[in-house]
Amino acid sequence: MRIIRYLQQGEPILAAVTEEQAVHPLEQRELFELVEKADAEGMSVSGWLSREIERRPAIADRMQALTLLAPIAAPEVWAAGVTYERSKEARNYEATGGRLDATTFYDKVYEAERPEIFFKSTAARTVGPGGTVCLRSDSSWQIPEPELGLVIDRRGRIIGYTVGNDMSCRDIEGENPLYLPQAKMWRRSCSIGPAIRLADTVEDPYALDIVCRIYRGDRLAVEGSASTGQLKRRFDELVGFLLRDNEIWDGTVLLTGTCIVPPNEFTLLDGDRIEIEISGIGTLVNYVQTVERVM
Ligand code: DO4
Ligand code: MG
Repeated sequence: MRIIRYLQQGEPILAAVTEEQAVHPLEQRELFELVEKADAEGMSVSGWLSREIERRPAIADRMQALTLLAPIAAPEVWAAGVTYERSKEARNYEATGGRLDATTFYDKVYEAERPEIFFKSTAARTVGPGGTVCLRSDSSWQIPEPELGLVIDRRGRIIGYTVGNDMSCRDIEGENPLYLPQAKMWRRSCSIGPAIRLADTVEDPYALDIVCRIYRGDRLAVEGSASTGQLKRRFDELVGFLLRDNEIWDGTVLLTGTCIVPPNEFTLLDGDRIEIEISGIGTLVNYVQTVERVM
């Protein structure tokens, strides 16, 4: 069972999408209203919804035909880093100019007990499916980072999984790690969607396939794939560090790190189309524009 939000005559509608792809509009406005109802009745969210959709007829349209919104207005998006071997290699390349024999703080954080966790985005900087992500004007080496996103409640319970894009500037980060917030956070530098797959309907979240495709015009410029099985950390470990002496809110998204990095000579350009697909969740499609074109 998945949760989406879409626009109907200018109004956001919350809906459940069944395994058979039927879209059932719901009375509630956002995911956490459902979670509260399910909790109050001591039911799983998917169990509660399976009962509810019997009273809420499906619409004729499939999800692909709808004007989708981000499935949740996440008050904050946080991100973990260097959680996959591939990410560690890519950061080492940026930081050392290709001298891969050096030991860096990326090697250290990959092995350390404490993971890298950073603040990534707010609802206003986060776009949804079909939205435009921006390129920074002061970077010439920018990439999407396809990541599994955990949708969590204020106590850190994982309610669902979504697809995320942690847009990143490799040159800014590589120049100096203290520039990380600027390499990660600017106008429309984060995207989530197209759906939230309820956690209680995922058999094994460490066996999800992630595929990233970047199109330049009609040409497939980059394609890469990986699996969440390659993740070095456990999700509850990442959530545990995020919550340590911290306050978060229902609907916070924690991106779990990238396992796909485009070739080193690649940088995103205005007009590119990014597709990130995670099995059982869906394909997040975004268009790339320079920040000047968007403002
Ligand atoms: O260390 C910088 C960021 C790492 C990151 O975003 C990732 O591994 O996905
Ligand atoms: Mg990342």
